[in-house]
Amino acid sequence: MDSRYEIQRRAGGGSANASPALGAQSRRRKMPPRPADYKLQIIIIGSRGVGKTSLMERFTDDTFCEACKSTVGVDFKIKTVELRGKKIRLQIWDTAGQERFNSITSAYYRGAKGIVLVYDITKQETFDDLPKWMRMIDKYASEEAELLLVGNKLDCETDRIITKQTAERFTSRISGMRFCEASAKDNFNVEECFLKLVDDILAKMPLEIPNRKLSNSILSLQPEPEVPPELNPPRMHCC
Ligand SMILES: Nc1nc2c(ncn2[C@@H]2O[C@H](COP(=O)(O)OP(=O)(O)O)[C@@H](O)[C@H]2O)c(=O)[nH]1
Ligand SMILES: [Mg+2]
Repeated sequence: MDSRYEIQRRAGGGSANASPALGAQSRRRKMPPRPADYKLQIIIIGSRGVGKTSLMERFTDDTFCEACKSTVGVDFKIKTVELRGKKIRLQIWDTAGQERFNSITSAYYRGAKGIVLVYDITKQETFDDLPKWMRMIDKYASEEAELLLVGNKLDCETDRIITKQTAERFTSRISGMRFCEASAKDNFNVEECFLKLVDDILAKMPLEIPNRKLSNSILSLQPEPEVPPELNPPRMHCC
């Protein structure tokens, strides 16, 4: 192929010699993407090693890392999804599970519209830690936040310690909390769990409000400052 032709194409089809079809194509490429109708924050919490980072990376990038580094403080990823005819830009905050990071991670609870609480179905202690995480939610999260409990590492069925019934019993005591099991490793049920949570959030939002009005009601993407505990009375009771 003539190399001059290649240069013309890269220049954007502005030359008089460029075909009308090519011009139309480059014009199409320049169209900015449709802006998101909603911007939502979701936070992932739970004890260390349960697979919080793995679930986030599976959902946002469809990748899995066997030997990932432990999360330090807070990390985040963006993913845009379409649900109920709306384009939603999700900002997913992945937190470190160790207590020493609680003062950092707690600042991210308040802005979250959805909270994903994760345990490992093969590790009793990660399930026993759930009431501790619920206390963090009661203390720092918005009362309106949708809650999802995820039992991760479903691919390790033979090492399972926490039965589905035990986890369902736990969730049934917490108003509005959803429950699902997933495997970040095998990519089982991950997208479904996240999308269900987003759908629950959308179900509570006034979708008929025009975009311009919404810009005032959508959440800021910046983490909110820490909320004094006395401003956030506990909203639910678990074991
Ligand atoms: N078998 C299995 N291992 C997983 C799964 N999800 C995460 N892991 C592994 O569990 C370890 C901790 O995962 P990580 O995502 O860093 O946990 P985090 O500390 O909660 O963020 C890593 O070695 C992961 O490869 C899963 O679904 N199945
Ligand atoms: Mg992590």
